[in-house]
Amino acid sequence: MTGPVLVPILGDQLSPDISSLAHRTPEDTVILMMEVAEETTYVRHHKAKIALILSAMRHFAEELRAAGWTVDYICLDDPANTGSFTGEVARAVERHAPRGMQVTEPGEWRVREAMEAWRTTLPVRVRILPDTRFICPLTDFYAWAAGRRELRMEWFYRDMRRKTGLLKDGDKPVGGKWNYDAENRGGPEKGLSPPPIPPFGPDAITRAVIAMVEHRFEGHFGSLDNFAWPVTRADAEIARDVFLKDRLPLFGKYQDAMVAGEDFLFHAALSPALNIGLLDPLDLCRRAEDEWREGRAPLEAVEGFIRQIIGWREYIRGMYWLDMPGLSQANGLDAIRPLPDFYWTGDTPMRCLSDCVRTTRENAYAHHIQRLMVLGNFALLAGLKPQDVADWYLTVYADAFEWVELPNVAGMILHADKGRLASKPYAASGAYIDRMSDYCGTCAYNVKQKTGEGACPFNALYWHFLARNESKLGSNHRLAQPYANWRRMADEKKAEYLASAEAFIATLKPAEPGWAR
Ligand code: FAD
Ligand code: DLZ
Ligand code: SF4
Repeated sequence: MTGPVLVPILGDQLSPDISSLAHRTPEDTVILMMEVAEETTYVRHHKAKIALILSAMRHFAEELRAAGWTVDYICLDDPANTGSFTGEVARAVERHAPRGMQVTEPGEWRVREAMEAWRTTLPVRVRILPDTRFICPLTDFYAWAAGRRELRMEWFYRDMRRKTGLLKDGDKPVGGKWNYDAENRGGPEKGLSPPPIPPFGPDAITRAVIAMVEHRFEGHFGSLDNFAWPVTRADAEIARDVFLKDRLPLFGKYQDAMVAGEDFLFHAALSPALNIGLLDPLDLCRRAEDEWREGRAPLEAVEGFIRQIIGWREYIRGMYWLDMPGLSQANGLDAIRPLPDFYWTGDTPMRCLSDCVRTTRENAYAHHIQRLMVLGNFALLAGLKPQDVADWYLTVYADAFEWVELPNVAGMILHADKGRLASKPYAASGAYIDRMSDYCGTCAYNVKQKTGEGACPFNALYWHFLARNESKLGSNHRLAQPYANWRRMADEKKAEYLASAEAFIATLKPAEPGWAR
C-alpha cells in the first residue's frame, strides 16, 4: 500500500510530542484536525470553553504547518462537514487513501467507543496508541488497583513520587514527610490580594473564533467578555512562569481559602492548558520543584502543588477508566433531586453560591475549593441527582473533560461511587464556609443561626443529609463523631433541623431543561 499515514489529532491533544506523531515524518503523514458539531454540543459547553478549544486547535494547526507537517483542517462552517469525528475521519480516508491510520487514545469513554468502531467500519488499519502525556500508563494504574481493597490517592501518590523522583532525597521524601497538607490551611486573611494574572488579549484568530461562537452558540451558558485563556503553547508557558514566580510560594497556604471577587487567588489557573496539551504535567512539576530547590518557594507549597498533579490528576484519570462505563450511572446515595436553576442563573441569596456561579459564568473557572466545598457540598447535602450535577460541571468549566470531571463529581463530591474514591463524603455545614471564606459577612442568611427563617441553609441541610443517609453512612468510622452528635441530639432539635431543611428544599426551583443537553 502507498499513501500517507492519517493521524487525527483531537482538540485536547494539542501537543507536538503526542504519541500519534511519534516515529512519523512530515513526508508520509497527513494530520487531520476536525471542528465538529457533535463535540461542541454533546453538552452545551460554556462559550469560553468552545472558544478556547477551537482557537487553540487553529493555532496548533499553524504551529504544525510551520514545523513542516501537512494538516488537513476541517472548520465548523465547512459545508461538507458531517458534524462528527466518525464522519470526518471517513471522509478523510476517502480524500487521502491512507495506508494506515494512527490516533492517540481519547480522554472520554464515548469517543473511545467511536474509535474502536473505526477499526471495523473503515477500510484501513487503525492503531490506537496510549496517551503518553500522562505520567502513569493506564496498564500501570490497573496493576496498582488490582487486588487492593482501598484505592486511596495517598498511596498512589507516593508511588508516583518514587517513579518520577520528584521531591525525593535518595529513598526518602525531602524534608522527611510525603505530605504537608496540614500546613496548607490558611483562611481568607484581611487584605489578601494575590498578584494579577496576565490576560492574554485575543489575537486575530481568537477574535474570529469568539465572533463565530457568540453567533453560533448564542444560547449556551457563559460570557466571553473576559476571555483571556492562553491559546498557544508560548502564552501557556508565560502563564506557567508567572504562576511559578508570583503565586506558587503562597499556593499551599491559601489553597483552601475563598475570597469574594478574587477568582483565582494563588491557584495556577493552568488546568485548561494542561488538559488540552499546551503544557506538559511532568515538566511543570519539575519546574515547581526547581522553585523549591533554588529557595524561591517553600516546600509545603511545592509539595502541595506537585501532589495535585502527579497525585490527584493522575489518580482521577486512572479511576475514570477503571470505573467506566458504570461511573456515569453511579448513584450510591440514591440522590434524585433535579439541579436547581441557580446553578445556571446565579440567582440565589446564598452569597457563597452566587459568587461561585458568577466566576463560573464570567471565567469558565472556579477554583478547587469553590467547586468542592460550595457548589459540590451543596449538591451533596441537597441530594442532587449525580447525572444532572455531572452534566453541569462538564458544561461550565474550560478544563472539563469527562476523564477528570466525572470522578471528581461522582466520587469526590457526591459519594455516588460508594466511597471508592473518598473514604468519607466532604459534607460541611456553614461554619466551614465561614471559616474559609469572607462570603458569610455579606450574605442574606445568618451562618450562626441553625434553623428557621434567615438561618444559613447549609446548617440544617448538613443534618438532613446525615439523617437521611444514616443506613448507608452511619457505620463509616470517619463519620463516627457527627453521627454520635446526631444520635445524642434531643428529638425536638432533630425535628427542628429536619423541618428547616425540608422547608428550604421546598423553595428550590428546578432548572429549565436544555441548559446542558
Ligand atoms: P490548582 O488549584 O492550581 O491545582 C493545580 C493543578 O492540579 C490543576 O491545574 C489540576 O491539573 C490539578 N488538580 C488539582 N486538583 C485536582 C483534582 N481533584 N482532579 C484532577 N486534577 C486536579 N479539574 C479539571 O482539570 N477538569 C475538571 O473538569 C474538573 N472538575 C472538577 C469537578 C469537581 C466537582 C471538583 C471538586 C474538582 C474538579 N477539578 C477538575 C479539579 C480542580 O478543581 C481543578 O483542576 C482546578 O480547580 C483547576 O484550577 P487550577 O489550575 O487553578 O488548579
Ligand atoms: C470539547 C471540544 C469541543 C468543544 N470541540 C471540539 C472540536 O470541534 N474538535 C475536536 O477535535 N475536539 C473538540 N473538543 C474536545 C473533544 O471533545 C475531546 O477531544 C474529546 O472529548 C476526547 O477527550
Ligand atoms: Fe453561604 Fe451560609 Fe455563608 Fe450564606 S451564610 S454565604 S449561605 S455559608
